[in-house]
Amino acid sequence: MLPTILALFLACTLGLVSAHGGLSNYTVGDTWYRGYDPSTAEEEQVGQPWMVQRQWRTIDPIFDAESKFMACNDPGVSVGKGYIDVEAGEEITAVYYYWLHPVGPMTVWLAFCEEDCTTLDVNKVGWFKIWEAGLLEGNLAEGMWYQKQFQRWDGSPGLWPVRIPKSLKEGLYLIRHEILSIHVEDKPQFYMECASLNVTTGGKGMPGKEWLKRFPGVYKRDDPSIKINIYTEEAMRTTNYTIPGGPVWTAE
Ligand SMILES: *[C@@H]1O[C@H](CO)[C@@H](O)[C@H](O)[C@H]1NC(C)=O
Ligand SMILES: *[C@@H]1O[C@H](CO)[C@@H](O)[C@H](O)[C@H]1NC(C)=O
Ligand SMILES: *[C@@H]1O[C@H](CO)[C@@H](O)[C@H](O)[C@H]1NC(C)=O
Ligand SMILES: [Cu+2]
Repeated sequence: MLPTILALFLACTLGLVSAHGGLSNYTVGDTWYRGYDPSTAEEEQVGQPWMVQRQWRTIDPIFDAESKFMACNDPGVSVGKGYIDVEAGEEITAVYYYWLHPVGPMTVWLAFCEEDCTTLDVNKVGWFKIWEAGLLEGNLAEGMWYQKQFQRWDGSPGLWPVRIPKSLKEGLYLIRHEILSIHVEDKPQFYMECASLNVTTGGKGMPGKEWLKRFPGVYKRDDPSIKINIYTEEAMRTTNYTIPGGPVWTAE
């Protein structure tokens, strides 16, 4: 093992709890939207009119790719009536305080809420992927991942900007940001948070049934991109990584 890999490996397996994290805020233009904060008292957040994000209890990951909490974390329930206003074609930026994991794909998904995002059953709705990034160059173990560029060791927040498809039909959606970290051998870590979106001034685009996926359901525990050991000779030679969950919806 090379020293850099060894260091990462140790940092992540010796239980540096602070190495975990999550999505704290969203910004659209100059407007900030506060998310749920697991380290702040629940009573101060639950039921607040401004709360846009579904509740997540801890900064710990979900380890089981087939867990019901894969949809919107644990417990993933709605605790507020807020919506993030965004126009189709506009960028929404997810803000993470302290993101320290370097390896694995990052994806963004939407689900159509019909009338109300707060009553949506996140395990029954159809999700479609609108954005993804994985291995940018090099090999699985030492290459440059989007997640590695996103991570911050200096304490400044990680910023993850994503454009809402310009042709997307206006309406209410849940947005789901997922980071899959695969720095521990055969023990994937999933970090996801969901928030309510009000997409205004959109187009006519809506994905057909073939694009819609369920959480759980879309990922399998034994998917070679999920149950993976990047510290092997073979991984050192592998320069492709298939991002799980199928292709990104290409709106017409
Ligand atoms: C961002 O999120 C943090 C943690 O939840 C919160 O304390 C802070 O007030 C938020 N900032 C803004 C500008 O909303
Ligand atoms: C969504 O935005 C539209 C247009 O601004 C507004 O009329 C509607 O009330 C908003 N819906 C919610 C749930 O915020
Ligand atoms: C790389 O591509 C090969 C051939 O398509 C595929 O079998 C393999 O699973 C891919 N590796 C990863 C890590 O996605
Ligand atoms: Cu972690």
